[in-house]
Amino acid sequence: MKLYMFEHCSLCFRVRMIAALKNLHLQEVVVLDDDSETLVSLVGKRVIPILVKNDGEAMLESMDMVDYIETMGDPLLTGQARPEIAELESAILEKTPLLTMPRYPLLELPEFATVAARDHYIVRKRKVYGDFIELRARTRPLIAELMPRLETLDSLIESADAINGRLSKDDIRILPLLRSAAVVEGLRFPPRVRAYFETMMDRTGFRPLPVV
Ligand SMILES: N[C@@H](CCC(=O)N[C@@H](CS)C(=O)NCC(=O)O)C(=O)O
Repeated sequence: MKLYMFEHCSLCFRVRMIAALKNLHLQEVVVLDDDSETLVSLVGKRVIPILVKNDGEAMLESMDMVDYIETMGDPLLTGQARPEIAELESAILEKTPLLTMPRYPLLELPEFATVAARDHYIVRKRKVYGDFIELRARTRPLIAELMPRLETLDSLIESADAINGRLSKDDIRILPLLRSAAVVEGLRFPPRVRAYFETMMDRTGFRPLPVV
């Protein structure tokens, strides 16, 4: 299996996470941000992630990829998902991009390995989210808006090993978002969120992204 991905992409991390937790080999192909041709040649459009299965078929939906990988080997996601976690995923996602998007191009990530690729990302995201320097200057108030949602998550986490006590789709929803949020310098996860994040990242074997 081959995953076309960006290192900073949380949807990509869903797939990387389940493959890692199941000890399955996933060939990771990091695409330069300005390399739309590779993606278009695979599936006819620019989209990330793309999973190319061993039979050559390409998948485009990250949760379908997770379901597909879950069919391999022993079942892993045996816990029950809770609707309040999916709601919280959306609530957290309303607040994190303004903090994370302007930070990713400051990191030495492989999708930004050339100046052209980095600038390609900045130009296209700036159109959606606004000026990156202005956004970073708003870090304190933006963190303050996010914190109540992380406090709610803190109150819902049942175990540092699994949000709902046993691994479920909710872990696939939440850990990648925390990995993204953790790039924000000055953002302090509440205690249970921090314990969950550290334990789960250790289990995946992936190092957290740098903080900036
Ligand atoms: N429902 C799809 C959504 C995929 C998606 O929205 N990908 C975004 C990035 S995370 C994308 O391809 N954006 C275009 C780009 O980054 O150029 C999934 O879960 O995989």
